[in-house]
Amino acid sequence: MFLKGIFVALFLCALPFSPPSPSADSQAQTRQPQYPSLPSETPARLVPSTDGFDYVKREVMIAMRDGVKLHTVVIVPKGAKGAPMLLTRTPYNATDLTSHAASAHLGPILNGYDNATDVIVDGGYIRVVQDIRGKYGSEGDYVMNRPLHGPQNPTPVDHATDTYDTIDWLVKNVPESNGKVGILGISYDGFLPLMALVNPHPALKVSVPMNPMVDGWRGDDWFHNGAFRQQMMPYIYEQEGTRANDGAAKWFTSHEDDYDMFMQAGSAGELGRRRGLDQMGFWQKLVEHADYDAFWRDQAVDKVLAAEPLKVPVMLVHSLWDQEDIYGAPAVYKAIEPKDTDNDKVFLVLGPWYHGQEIQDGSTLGALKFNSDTALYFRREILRPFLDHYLKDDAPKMDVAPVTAYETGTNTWRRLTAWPAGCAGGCTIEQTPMYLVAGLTAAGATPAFGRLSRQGPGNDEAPFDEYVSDPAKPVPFRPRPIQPAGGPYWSRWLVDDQREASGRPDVLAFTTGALAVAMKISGQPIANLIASTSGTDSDWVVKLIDVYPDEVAGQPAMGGYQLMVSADILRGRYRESFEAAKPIAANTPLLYRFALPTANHVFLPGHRMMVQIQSSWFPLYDRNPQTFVRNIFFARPGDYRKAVQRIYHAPGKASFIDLPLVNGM
Ligand code: PG9
Repeated sequence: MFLKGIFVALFLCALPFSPPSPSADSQAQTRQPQYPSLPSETPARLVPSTDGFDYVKREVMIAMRDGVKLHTVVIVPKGAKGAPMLLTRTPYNATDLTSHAASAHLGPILNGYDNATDVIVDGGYIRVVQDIRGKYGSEGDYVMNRPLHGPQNPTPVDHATDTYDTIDWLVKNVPESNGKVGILGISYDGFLPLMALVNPHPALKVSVPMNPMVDGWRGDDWFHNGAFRQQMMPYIYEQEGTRANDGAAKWFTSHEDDYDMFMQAGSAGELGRRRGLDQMGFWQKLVEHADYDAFWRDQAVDKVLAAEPLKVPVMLVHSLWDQEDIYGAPAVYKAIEPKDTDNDKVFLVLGPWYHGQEIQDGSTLGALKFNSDTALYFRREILRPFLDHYLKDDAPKMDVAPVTAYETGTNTWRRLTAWPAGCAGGCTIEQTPMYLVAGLTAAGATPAFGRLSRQGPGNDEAPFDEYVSDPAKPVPFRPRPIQPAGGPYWSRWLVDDQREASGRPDVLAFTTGALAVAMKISGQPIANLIASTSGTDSDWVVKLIDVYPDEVAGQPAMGGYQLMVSADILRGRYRESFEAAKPIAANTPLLYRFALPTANHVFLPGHRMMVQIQSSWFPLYDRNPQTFVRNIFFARPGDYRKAVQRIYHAPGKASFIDLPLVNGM
């Protein structure tokens, strides 16, 4: 029958075929001619072949305690027996993360997210990746960084309970496993291993939060000390627009330069309104909670974990140039380390990386060269033995230090017993003020830079430096045109050369002379500005910078390079309290004191130390109108006004940076 059909069809195709012409006097009833059909060649139900695969992939829907089912991909190496399981929970599509290649081999399918195949695949781990509640293949409702059950989440389910229920199912339904589970992940996926530490399942033997989002208001993804990171707006739009980020919610482009896009809109709230962000629940919460109120405080993971018993060993992995979550890991370490009385449960790794670079190539970062693949070293010499020790039945002894800190400047890994520590023993850390002092010049000339000195200001020097901060021309946080967050250069902006900024009239710079001896800092520098503004609100950006010698043999591009070692912003309305915004008394010298991110850096001999100060960091951060308005998200064009900013350096009004200086190296 089948073949005959073919001949009939071919025969009809061969005739000089002309369609019947309609007769003049009758409405030709054009009937659709009945041609024979060919059977479809697509199988009714495709059964993929997995011949020759070195793994078995199972996709299961695991029921949580409230009945919601979470899509979970379980990948078991062929022949695995008594293998440990490594779990990652993610809002970023478990299917994608486990199919980076259509391969018969486990390494290539994981080698995008899990570049740590030298750990996971070589280690013979069972790999489990799960869509979190409300995203992609999982059921349920999505809430950004879903808070734990409590004042911000009255439901009985959260990421702690979902992780518990998932692990409970895994240890009962994956016969190839040894019943031990580790959880790890980066960023949002790093926030989730922290959630797992609350009422942990007994089978959870280790947690590795890498670059975790911990406090979205103090210093991670959404705000830094109250200044809003408006370049995260596209992320919110697309992350919350649809369950499967299937492109239906696409943040369209309108400008090559984000600087122009955000300037044209005026305020972040106005841009959100124009782009339909008001539809997203998390955006509504953001704009409603511009202060550090209970909404944020209740969710601060470091504070949550400080109140929890320490039951599961944790390795916190931090990037010293983390452009997204530079606050999280050190904050959690500070919160839970005191519970680790035997110093064998809380581990910290500080790498010379951007956000998540620990699973990429760690040989360079922007213009910086580390003369070895620091990320590969971390995966092979630190992560692998750490995971094996807690998850494998016959694991070799682990020789991982409580703290492994990369010393930037000298490009050296240091094994330490705690953090902060300047060395393994025999040295101390002393908070050392470096004063901002008036520049030295010939009579009448204006100094290019002020001085940074251990010596405080004298009576016979200029009592302050000043600049005009103009919201119509905010300081770009990097060279323009500026790409959106997540764009090609996003990962390295923290190591951009800052010399362009140092030459701007609305940026103050203070610098030491060339150092005769090395100066090492280990910990958080603290900015202590005595400053005034002619406005009634203001942002203060402080940048601690390593200035390279005028010429660097072998690396000419590094000649005079101004490398940010630690930098952050404070929205001045929170000068007295993060919880309540207050107008600033105009033209009044006031103290602004705030911590800068963790550093572990050696300023080498011949280098100079510099501090830059400015009042905008745009468009990454929204502009401060510099006149006090209740909610900056909704500032009106007329609210944005120039202001005269003064940084004081006079006896009794001495501005300084308190450095965690290591003595006795
Ligand atoms: N830093 C990103 C993020 C974390 C948590 C909330 C929102 C965004 C990330 O890389 O996942």
